[in-house]
Amino acid sequence: MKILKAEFIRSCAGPEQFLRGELPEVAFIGRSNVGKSSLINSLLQRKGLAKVSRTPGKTRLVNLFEVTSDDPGLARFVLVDLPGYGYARVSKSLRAEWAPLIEQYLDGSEQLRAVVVLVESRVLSEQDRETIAWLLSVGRPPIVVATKVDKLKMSERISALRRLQEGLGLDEALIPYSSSTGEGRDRLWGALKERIQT
Ligand SMILES: Nc1nc2c(ncn2[C@@H]2O[C@H](COP(=O)(O)OP(=O)(O)OP(=O)(O)O)[C@@H](O)[C@H]2O)c(=O)[nH]1
Ligand SMILES: [Mg+2]
Repeated sequence: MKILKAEFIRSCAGPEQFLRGELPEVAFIGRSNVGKSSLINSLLQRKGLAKVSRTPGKTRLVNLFEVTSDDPGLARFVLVDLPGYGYARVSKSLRAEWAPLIEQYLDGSEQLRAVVVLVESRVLSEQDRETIAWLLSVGRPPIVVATKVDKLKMSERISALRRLQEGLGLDEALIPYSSSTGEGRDRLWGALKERIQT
């Protein structure tokens, strides 16, 4: 899969700024610092497209990117970078502002074909479990990706991923991903393609 074009469209602070176009949309969501920006850059092979930060909780807007690839099954689509949830140090009022924004997007988008939930390989979080359960309940079964899998030792990898999958209540296998090594990239593209085509 070669990315021919990946362009930032805009950041949305409210639903009036969401797209109303024809292109299929794929949304990425996860707890702050889970490695979402890194994964988007690795997926699109563009180093500085999504901002990677050491200060969690920086992305508070819905960021839209238009992507063109050489794969006929995924020729043009919109990648939607949703704000990170659950960062405690951000004030309550700010969090109260952006949780509805995420819900408005996920509830309202007609072009949304897939939601990718990012969870950290070594962390089983109640918030991740709730997000996944909520997506299932609104009829949007997510693709779940376990990030930073390079941080797992080979000896703990299988049991850690199995524990995570069971803890999150998933029937389907999660996709192990590392933005550092590129592991999981092809598998995630495959999963996205399946959703966009059907
Ligand atoms: N070892 C390793 N570190 C990673 C990986 N992905 C991200 N990181 C590190 O994790 C930290 C957070 O990465 P980001 O990609 O900014 O995470 P984010 O989810 O976009 O964070 P916010 O936008 O701040 O919520 C950075 O220090 C990254 O370098 C990975 O695959 N492996
Ligand atoms: Mg980010």
